[in-house]
Amino acid sequence: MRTGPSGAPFLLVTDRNFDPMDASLQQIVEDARAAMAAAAEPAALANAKARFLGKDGALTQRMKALGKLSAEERSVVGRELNEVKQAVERLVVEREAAIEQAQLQGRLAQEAIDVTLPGRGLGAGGLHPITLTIERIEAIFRSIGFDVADGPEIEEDFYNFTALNTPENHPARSMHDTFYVDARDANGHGLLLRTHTSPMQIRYARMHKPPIKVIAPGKTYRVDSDATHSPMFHQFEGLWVDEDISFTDLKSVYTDFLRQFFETDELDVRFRPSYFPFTEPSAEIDMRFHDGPLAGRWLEVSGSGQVHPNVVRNIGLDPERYIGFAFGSGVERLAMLRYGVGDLRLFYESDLRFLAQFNV
Ligand code: 2NL
Repeated sequence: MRTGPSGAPFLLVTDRNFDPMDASLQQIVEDARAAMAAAAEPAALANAKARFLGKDGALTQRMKALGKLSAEERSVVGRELNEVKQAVERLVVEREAAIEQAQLQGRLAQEAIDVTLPGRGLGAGGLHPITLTIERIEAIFRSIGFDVADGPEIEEDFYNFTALNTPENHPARSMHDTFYVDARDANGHGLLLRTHTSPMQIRYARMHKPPIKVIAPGKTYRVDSDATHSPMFHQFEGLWVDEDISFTDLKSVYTDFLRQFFETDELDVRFRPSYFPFTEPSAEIDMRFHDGPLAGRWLEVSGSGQVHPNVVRNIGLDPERYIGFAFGSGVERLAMLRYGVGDLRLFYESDLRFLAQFNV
């Protein structure tokens, strides 16, 4: 290759009949073709482009050298140089498009999903046996004309104890049984985790006129934990207050409930004297199946009683005029009896082998 004074290649045309395309120009196009082909990504392509068309590029050098030629030579060589320049520019543009296309294809291949594969499927999920049991209890009591009330699990001392005729020194108030909350509400009332759902019944009874006929199901909390006690458990309480409600109504309502719940009329119910601060007289409700694995055994299923006159007063009614009954039952206990579950803790271990059996 011929070189100029600086050593850089340049075109020297002396022959009037020179080859229409100088061999070194052909070479530049071939070099450019090879350089573009070797550029695999945009940055490499930009470098390759600069090598030919940049400020110090091979073609730019030749353009600068044009000034040294005669006018006649300049027009011929200039045209050739322009053709070469356009050829190199076309190579750059083509390569640019090819790289872009290759990158797009690569990304499409990488992100390809096989839409013909079988789906992985979603687990269907289902309701917890305790939730199912509460829903069942609610449906039965609604069918007997009871409303369903829902309320706070963090309660005021007043609703959980005071309104329920539970004296200041009653054992149920001791730290041993109750989870106290280390905070007070906006009115400065001491707070605790409700130990039964009775506070919700008090709230409901104070907001409604008799006849008051309501059940309050939900979570309750006590400091207790073994095979038959969980610090969190579920209760449903019932309350029926009117001018002429008696133990007869309690017995028929609860017996009706049990027969619907266990789907059999083949069971007996009995009352056994007991004590609760919020009822007087008070009774445990026992039941006995005629058939099945538990046949003949009396099973304690609920506490109950006639609402204490002080409690009637605390819900804003005159105990001389209004009377009622209340009961409180454990949801887990009834669920265990209905489903034949032997250990209360199974309900809280989140073991799908256990839980899945209730959603078939
Ligand atoms: C138990 C005892 C019982 C009640 C709960 C009650 C509610 C109001 C007024 C009066 Cl608003 N009583 N609830 C009455 C008797 C017993 O439950 O140990 N249940 C598992």
